[in-house]
Amino acid sequence: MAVLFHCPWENADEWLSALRKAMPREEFRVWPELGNIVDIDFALVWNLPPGELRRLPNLVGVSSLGAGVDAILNDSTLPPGLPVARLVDPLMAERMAEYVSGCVLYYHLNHDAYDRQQRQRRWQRLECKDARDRTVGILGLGHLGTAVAHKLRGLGFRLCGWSRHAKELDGIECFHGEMEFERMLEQCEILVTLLPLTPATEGLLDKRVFNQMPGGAFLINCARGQLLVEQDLIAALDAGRLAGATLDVFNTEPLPAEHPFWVHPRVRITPHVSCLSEPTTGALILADQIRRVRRGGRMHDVVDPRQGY
Ligand code: OXD
Repeated sequence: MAVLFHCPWENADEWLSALRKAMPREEFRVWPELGNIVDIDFALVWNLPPGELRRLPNLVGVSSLGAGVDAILNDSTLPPGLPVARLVDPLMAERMAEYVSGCVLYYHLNHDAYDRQQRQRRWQRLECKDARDRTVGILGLGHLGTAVAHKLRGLGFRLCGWSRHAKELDGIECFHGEMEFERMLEQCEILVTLLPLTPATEGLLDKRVFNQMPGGAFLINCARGQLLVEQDLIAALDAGRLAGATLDVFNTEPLPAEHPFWVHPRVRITPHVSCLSEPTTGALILADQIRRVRRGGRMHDVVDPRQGY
């Protein structure tokens, strides 16, 4: 038995040595050197080229090396019924919660305006409301959304959240389903998106959404670039409908040098770092996953391919 490994990140070697440490007897086949493909029963991947999993006749499970599974599920040749798992690591949720808190505080404390003032050498104090009077909306109340909500609640913000299906979370006004989507948007002075990429969420963040948010609101997108209609965001920022956006994810990554986001005065960019997976803790979670499969047990954190998460 062997495990297919495909990791296009800078820290691929670190991942491989953490996995080898967590599973010293395991044989890892690093794509594209697959050896005899009949040996491979499990795959640990990020952005594996489509069609590769299909080639493995004895594959019984696949896990993402990150939180998202859209690249795996979007492979139209994925064998039907093959269990696909996300990597669910409390450390990643904590990193996401810190990232979002930093962005929310940046806008809440007027630091975007102070950055502009500094460039003009202008000394002017701006009014800042109390956190309890600032409403932050979270789209997506799964593992990551819940961690973000806990952190922001600790900072005292007024919170609302939206999920496809009804949820109840302490200290957060919860909305669900299409009918309640607009009611939630109307309140969001800062909107954080943590929804998975599915056919239902692709292009969700468009002018209709921006027009429903309070004037001068902010957007923080940590989900997927494909959720956003880029030209609608630029138009909303240029018109002053939205006051700023922090984007961690993009349609094309790395973001092409000629992309208008790089130079837009109201856009802040980070290179997909809001929820970096961590080899040392991730390898232990993945080792447990593989052990379960080898014992004939069920994998944890398996997604529903019909829902896409
Ligand atoms: C992701 C990740 O899914 O970084 O975006 O894990």
